[in-house]
Amino acid sequence: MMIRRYDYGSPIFTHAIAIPQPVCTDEMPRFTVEKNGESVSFRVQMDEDDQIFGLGESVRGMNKRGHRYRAWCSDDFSHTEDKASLYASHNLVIFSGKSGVFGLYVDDPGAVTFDLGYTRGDEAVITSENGNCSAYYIEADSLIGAVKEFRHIIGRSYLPPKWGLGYIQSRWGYTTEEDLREVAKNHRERHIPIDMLSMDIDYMEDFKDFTWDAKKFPDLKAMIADFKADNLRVVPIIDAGVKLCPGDPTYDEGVEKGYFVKKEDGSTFVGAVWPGKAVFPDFMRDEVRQWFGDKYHGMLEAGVEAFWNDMNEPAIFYSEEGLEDAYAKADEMRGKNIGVYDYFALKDAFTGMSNSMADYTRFYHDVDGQRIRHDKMHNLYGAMMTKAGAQGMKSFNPDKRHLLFSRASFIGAHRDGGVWQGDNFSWWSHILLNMRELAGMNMCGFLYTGADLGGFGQNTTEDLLQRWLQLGVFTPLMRNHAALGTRDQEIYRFRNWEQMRDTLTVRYALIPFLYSELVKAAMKDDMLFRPLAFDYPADKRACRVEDQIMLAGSCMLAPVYEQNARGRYVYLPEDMLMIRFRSAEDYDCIPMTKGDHWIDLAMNEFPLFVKKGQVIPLAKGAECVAQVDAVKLTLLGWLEHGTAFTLYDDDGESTAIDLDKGLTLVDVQVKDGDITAKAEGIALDTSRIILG
Ligand code: MIG
Repeated sequence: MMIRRYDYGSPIFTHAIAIPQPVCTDEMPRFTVEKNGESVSFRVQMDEDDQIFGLGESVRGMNKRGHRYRAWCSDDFSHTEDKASLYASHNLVIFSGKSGVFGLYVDDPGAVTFDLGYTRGDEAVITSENGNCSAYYIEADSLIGAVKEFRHIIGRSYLPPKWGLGYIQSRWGYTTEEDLREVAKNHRERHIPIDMLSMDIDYMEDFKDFTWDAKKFPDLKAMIADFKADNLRVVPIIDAGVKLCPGDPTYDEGVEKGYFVKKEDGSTFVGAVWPGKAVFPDFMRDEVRQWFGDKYHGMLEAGVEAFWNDMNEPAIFYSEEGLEDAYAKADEMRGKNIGVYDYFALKDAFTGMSNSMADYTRFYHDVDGQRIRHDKMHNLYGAMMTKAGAQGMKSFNPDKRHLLFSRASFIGAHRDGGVWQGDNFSWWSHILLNMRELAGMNMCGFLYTGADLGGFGQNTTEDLLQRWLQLGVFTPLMRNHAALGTRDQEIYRFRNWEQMRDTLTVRYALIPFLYSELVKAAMKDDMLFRPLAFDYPADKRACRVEDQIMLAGSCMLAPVYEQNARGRYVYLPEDMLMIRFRSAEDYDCIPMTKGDHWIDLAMNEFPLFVKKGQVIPLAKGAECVAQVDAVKLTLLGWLEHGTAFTLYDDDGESTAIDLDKGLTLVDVQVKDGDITAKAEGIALDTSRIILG
């Protein structure tokens, strides 16, 4: 077990590493290091069956081999297989195979490419394009060992308050207080469990950060208090771009203090996002983060307790310069008989205007008195916005955990907040992508994560939403979200809403278990979701499974992700108990032996597999997290002998987390066909445990 750090060029400080490592001067093991102009590459040969894990939020399988990825935080709503970049840059790869387990983390906030068997199937080449980086070589006995080592040096993962595990109903398009009340009412009246409602950009006054439209929300404070009395919280969005708007305090103060990013000539960079012309806080600076974070206090004072940070790659629709260039191109073409190449150039002048490299090289950051061009540290912008928000929320309420999740991220931000997986589509394949990303993100420390259930872009369907919720039951961040203009996607809009409500009861019944496992994973630098390869390295079949995932140490998930399916094949790497859920109260427990199985799953049924010899606790369903009864639990499992596990619980919100103090031992004894179970302060029902 070891981690060794090697520096190249002049590395930029990224905040990713929490426990600084000494710099090594010997040669890096295994990788051939090549300098090429500015860039530095790390090359390694792979055996035919070697696998590669990591890269957090990214397309394709959990085994990343066979594609070329590029760390470059991108506002790209089309998460198709050809994409090299999504919103995040999680520069960790772990190799596993013939010559053991080893990994590389490239701490570089600029572009890094991961050619993982793309150019040559038997070779991986990882390239820091600017050549300024700290590269961490990792060696371990096992995949999970490598992850734990890495996670140890990047520091403890963010933990949300317990109510952060509640269901969030969201939509781009809830505009007024009436809209939110209506959604809340429709859930509560039908007893559909819910804890939060998000507020998307429409709540703001003219898309100005830290404002709310007084016409739409005449008394925000009163609305929040009403919701709170009903165990509901709102989650307003904050965008990275600040509207260019003299008279708006955020804009005025930022200009006065020189807090927005500037161009080479010292003038403020102007780009367009939702509010039209906008300026961008230089989040790389301490004092700017402090200032921006303090801006969250206004809404916190009104009673808000949660936020989501968006557009922080940063997304830039266009800049004044980009727009001028496009107009110039159009003028040049006007009246001409344009051939096909000119036509492409004309079109590209407009379609290529968004999130362009031209814009990302137009402005600079101030880093400890040094001026660094944005593209050299692009991938850090969102992470530093998250840091700002987290600081602001913590300083407002130092004793309570904050709820915050972001779109863009870099490793390091896993200490400050969660991440949602961005603008997916209402596609069946995105259920699978959602599941696979959980594994990669957990490797990189992001535990509070999930995807837009039902799909963000395009119209969902009742069956897609239903199957997707069945996966969402297990993701710490559980949010149904949809884009403006798409079909209504709230559960109650659908014919089969009662079945979906029943699905949510399972989520709430599992909260004592999920919360316990989430806290344990964070405190022990562990993963909540692991590819099967991590748990069954000697089982060649298990190592290649891409549509099942391990949950906590004891369980396995196998979601349905195909349209019209009424079941699926599952590979069991060992004997397991299948719990086939319909609701928190209605489920089958079926012992199944190691091997391949077809399992029937009606539209309202979904499975959770529990390893033989282990038990998990299930509470009764509840309509909000506060009402989950964690001291009356039913144990589910398939046992031959006695077993024991620990369950963590606490007040759900204080920042001081003492794992040992919060653990309760649940001891299950089996004797002559009788089961007895004991846990201090918890009433246990063992009637559903299966012996044999
Ligand atoms: O350009 O705020 O990913 O969740 O609904 C779109 C509107 C901006 C992108 C986010 C999405 C959100 C949307 N935002």
